[in-house]
Amino acid sequence: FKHPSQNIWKLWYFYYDRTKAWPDMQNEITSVATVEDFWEVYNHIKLPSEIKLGCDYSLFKSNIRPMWEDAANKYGGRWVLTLHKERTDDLDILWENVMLCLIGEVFDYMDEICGAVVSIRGQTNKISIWTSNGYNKDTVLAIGHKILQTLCLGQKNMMHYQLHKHSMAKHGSHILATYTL
Ligand code: M7G
Repeated sequence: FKHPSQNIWKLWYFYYDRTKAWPDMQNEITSVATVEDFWEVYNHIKLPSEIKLGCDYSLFKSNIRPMWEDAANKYGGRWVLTLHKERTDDLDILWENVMLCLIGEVFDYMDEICGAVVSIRGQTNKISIWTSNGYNKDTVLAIGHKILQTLCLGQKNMMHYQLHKHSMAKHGSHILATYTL
C-alpha cells in the first residue's frame, strides 16, 4: 500500500556549465509521488555533502520549474537558511527533513510553497524554501516559523526571506532581506 501525496514533486540537479544559459543548467532527475518513491530515489543518488561545489538539488512541485522564469515564482521569494561548511551531516539531515516535509505536506499553506533547494557553495551551503507570494507577509512569516519549528532550528540559525525580484537585481553578493527570523 502506497501513501499518495497531494502533489507530485520533481527532483532537479543543477551543475555549472559556462557554455549554457542558467535555466539550461537545471536537469530533471525524476518525479516523486509517494514517500516510498522518495526513498527509492534517495537511496540511489549522492547526498548533498557528496556533490560538487556549485551544484544544487531542487525538489519542486511538478508543474513549477526551480527558476525565477517560471510564472509561479514571479511574485515569489525564498526563505534562506545559511549553513556553515564544517557541519556536513547537519546539511544532509536537514535537506532530507525538508524534502520529507514537502512530500508529506507537513507545512501549512502548501498552496504557496513551490519547492526547496540545497546549494553547495564555497563559503557556506544554503537550504532555501521557495514560496509563490512574497507580498503575503502573514503567510510568509507563518511558513518561516514552521520551518524553524519543524527543523528544530530554534535560535541558532537566522533565516532571511528574499524576494526573487531582489535576487535578480543583486549587486555584488548582497541580496536585500524582506523578512528575518
Ligand atoms: P544562487 O545559486 O541562488 O546563489 O544564484 P549563489 O550566489 O550562492 O551561487 C547565483 C546566480 O545564479 C544568480 O546571481 C543568477 O545569476 C543565477 N540564478 C540563480 N537563480 C535561482 C536563477 C534563476 O532562477 N534564473 C536565472 N536565469 N538565473 C538564476
